[in-house]
Amino acid sequence: AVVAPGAVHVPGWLPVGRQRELVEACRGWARGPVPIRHTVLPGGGVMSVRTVCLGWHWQPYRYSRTADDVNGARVAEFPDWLVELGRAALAVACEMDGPNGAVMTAGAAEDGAEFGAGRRYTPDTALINFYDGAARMGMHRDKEERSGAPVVSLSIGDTCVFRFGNTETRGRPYTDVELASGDLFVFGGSSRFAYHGVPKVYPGTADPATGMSSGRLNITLRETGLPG
Ligand code: MD5
Ligand code: FE
Repeated sequence: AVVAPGAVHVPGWLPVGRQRELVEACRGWARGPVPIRHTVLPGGGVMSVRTVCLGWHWQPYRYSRTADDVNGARVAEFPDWLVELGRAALAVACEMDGPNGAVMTAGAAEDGAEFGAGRRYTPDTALINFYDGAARMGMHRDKEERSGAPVVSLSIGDTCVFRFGNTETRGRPYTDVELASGDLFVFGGSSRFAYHGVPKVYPGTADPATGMSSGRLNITLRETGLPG
């Protein structure tokens, strides 16, 4: 479903077996080299989600190779198989968006293989967020990336309410969408810099076959636009 120009929701895209593999991989990354943690914001606030990054470490509000706000270690490499998963996800979203869709006008070719000036979509950072039943994410925009490339979002575990807003304000108008395990969401075009958040998680809705017996995992793949 196209939720807004450039915002494409594909329910149940990731098969349970692949969800399980992804959960296993995330468990490994959560242990280190940079352990998963609650991000502390510059104003002293503590995010309720726990986050671990690949490729580049997001610390509010910049990307670095080392987790200076955690243990100073270099973040885990962004694996090639995750680049391929991102390309496959983008291809499906482009297909659903149609030939004049905004995901593509952001630069992706029809099959999602090409992006920008003849460049293929090559995400180089992943933010992996773990939500327990009480975790939320306030309305925000992701502006640290120096690239207009789409963001690919994968959800595993408990269902949540995802709030997709507008580019002007944190408030209305917005659209609430339920994201369930295996759902793909791609944000491109004018949706790339829209406000969004997660106001609610529904505890106990996860399918244990995915490897998540409780809580919600969200993985976003992004291009930072940063050199090497
Ligand atoms: C989540 N994550 O489910 C949410 C929503 C985040 C974040 O918001 O920044 O980690 S994934 C949706 C998302 C991510 C990045 C950009 C955009 C949407 N977007 O451009 O609308 O944990
Ligand atoms: Fe975000």
